[in-house]
Amino acid sequence: MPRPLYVARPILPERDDFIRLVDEVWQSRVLSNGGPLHQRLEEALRDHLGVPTGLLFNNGTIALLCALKMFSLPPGSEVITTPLTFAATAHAITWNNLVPVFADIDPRTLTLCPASVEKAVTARTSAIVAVHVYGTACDVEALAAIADRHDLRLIYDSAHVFGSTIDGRAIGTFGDASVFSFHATKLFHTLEGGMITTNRPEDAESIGYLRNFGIKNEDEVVAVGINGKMNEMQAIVGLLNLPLVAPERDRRRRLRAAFGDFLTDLPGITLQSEQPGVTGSEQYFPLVVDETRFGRSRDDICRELRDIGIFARRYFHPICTDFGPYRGKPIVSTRPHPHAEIVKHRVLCLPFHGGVDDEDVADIRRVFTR
Ligand code: T4K
Repeated sequence: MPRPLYVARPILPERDDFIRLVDEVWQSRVLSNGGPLHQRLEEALRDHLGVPTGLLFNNGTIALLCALKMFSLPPGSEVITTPLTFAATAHAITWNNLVPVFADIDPRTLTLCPASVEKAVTARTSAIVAVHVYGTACDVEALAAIADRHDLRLIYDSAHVFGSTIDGRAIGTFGDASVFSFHATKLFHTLEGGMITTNRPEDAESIGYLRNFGIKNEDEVVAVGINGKMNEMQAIVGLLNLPLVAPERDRRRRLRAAFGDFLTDLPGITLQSEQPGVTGSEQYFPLVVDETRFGRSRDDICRELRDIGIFARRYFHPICTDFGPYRGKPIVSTRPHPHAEIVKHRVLCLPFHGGVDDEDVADIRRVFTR
């Protein structure tokens, strides 16, 4: 593929198909507020994701804000989350006047470590926000047990797990709510967009109020809602992209195998291991570089790739506890030194999308095996 080669490349529908649906919008002049294309996409996604409740949002961050708002958590109460995530996860907690408390990650999966979560629980804890980071599923059973034991709400940031299942069950049905991102960099996207899913049909009404200013009808406003509405242009892209997801995922599966061919046995390189019973989303391809065993650091590799026009990304470095607003906050861990502090210097996401061709793979292979 022509360089530069980026970590992500959005799928795009045929331009003519897009224009055809844009013409429908020009005819109707319905541009937003739950138009017909929005309704069609919402239904199609509920079906595709296998969720009883699924409401579209204008982006994943607003969806996260609203998912937290749903539960009227006590202001100032603590919400346990992972430091190894995109800024939006922690910021959504803070924007709700809640206090993020960071717990360590499991070295094997890089998702929240349940034992560290348990250790972080205090009398002030009201919820857990766990992230299925890179597409790896959290330990949903252990987290549910902790949430039950301490009467906490459990919300999943599912931005990276579009279409995943755990033992045949849709990933968006775990916990009290799940939040997807449909940003341009995601496997399935609507330019910008997101969705809250839950396993309870009765949640649709309250999520709908949060998304649309709390408006019930022309005479009544019943909640402090926000403007989280997706517009018809986003919905067009979503409707046309949905059938493109399966072939794109297949291309990424083949790419994962091609990367695995030369990375699996390299000393000092660790890949995400397959999770029995979990169908992967194929969102990211992270690897962990142990400099002492590999001989070069993650940053060396990143630089060498950049020198040939390949822009791998150090997601998620810096981690949340390095950001100004959270600097100095501890990472609660059952280990002497939090694993998140170690892995942030070692993790690298390779370009992972259908545009990465054999020549790119060969170039990446040369950088790793020279
Ligand atoms: N929770 C988690 C765990 C998340 O990862 C995210 C978002 C959220 C919540 C919040 O969801 P949203 O509110 O975003 O729906 C990107 C994305 O902006 C962000 O959505 C994503 N996570 C995060 C992991 O990655 P950047 O700053 O890395 O994006 P950027 O612009 O550097 O894009 C990466 C590469 O993708 C570019 O080098 C080129 C390519 N690209 C990007 C865009 C935007 C394209 O080819 N076309 C494009 O339009 O944050």
